[in-house]
Amino acid sequence: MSLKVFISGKFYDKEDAKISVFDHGLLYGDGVFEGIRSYGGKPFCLEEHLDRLYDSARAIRLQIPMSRQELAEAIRETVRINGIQDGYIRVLVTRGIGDLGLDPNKTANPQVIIIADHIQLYPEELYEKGLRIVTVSTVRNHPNALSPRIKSLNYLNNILAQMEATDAGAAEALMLNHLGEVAECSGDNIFIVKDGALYTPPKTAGILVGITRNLVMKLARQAGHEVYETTLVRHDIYTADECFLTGTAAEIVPVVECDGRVIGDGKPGPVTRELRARFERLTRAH
Ligand code: PXG
Repeated sequence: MSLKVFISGKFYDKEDAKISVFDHGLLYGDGVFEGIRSYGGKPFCLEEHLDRLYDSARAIRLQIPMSRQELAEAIRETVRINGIQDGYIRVLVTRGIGDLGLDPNKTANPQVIIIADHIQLYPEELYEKGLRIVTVSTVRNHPNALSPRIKSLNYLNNILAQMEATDAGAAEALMLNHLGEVAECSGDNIFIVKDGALYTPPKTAGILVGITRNLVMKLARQAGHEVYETTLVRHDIYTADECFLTGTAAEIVPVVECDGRVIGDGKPGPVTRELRARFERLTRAH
């Protein structure tokens, strides 16, 4: 059976799931999106993802043409109709069709697209051994230019960073903000562990405020760890006891090397492993 894609109220076979080349989502990256996991056939942290989607839309003055309840139901229906158990859901809202000018006032009919499919995880080995990251020269978008808190359809900043990491043979790119502070990786947030406490850059560092990040902070506190949202610089990463990344796709993935510096003893540490176990229990129970 062909994958069914939701576009603005109807389901289309994958081959027929198309939107106009005049949609400003394509012409300008004008739109917003979310990436959501489904575990056991149920969208995970759906309310948090909807909060962020509607906030992103508000920030770019895009009116999502469905109520929260309607959208939540459409997401659940897309998962159901495709028989997805453990999978990945992509929700996009585009500005809609306009003319060949920037002006969003000349667009009409924002499009809502929902794709539910399976996701390719990092190989299990990476979770066991940990990955290597490198600092890249592409600076994270200045928050006063395009706030990283908006999950917009324009991901070029992150893509350019990811290219540099790939060129360097690393799995992920560590991105600094305009002040040279640690911001995040191209598609994940970053944490370090030092003397049993967790540290992660604050919202004001210019990051996407990750839903996995927020959940991991909660799980860490439940496990009795102190958690600080505080400015980090590369030195903090190099000298950490442990380091890991969080994201919807990656979940929690250990980092064992940054810019040629071995982190801790070069193996995924006990706090990272403990949090991974707690996260897995939560998603299993979901
Ligand atoms: N930072 C950035 C820049 C992201 O894009 C995260 C952090 C983690 O946020 P969540 O809410 O997922 O914990 C993201 C989200 C992919 C892919 O294909 C990953 C993301 C977004 C889009 C695609 O790997 N990560």
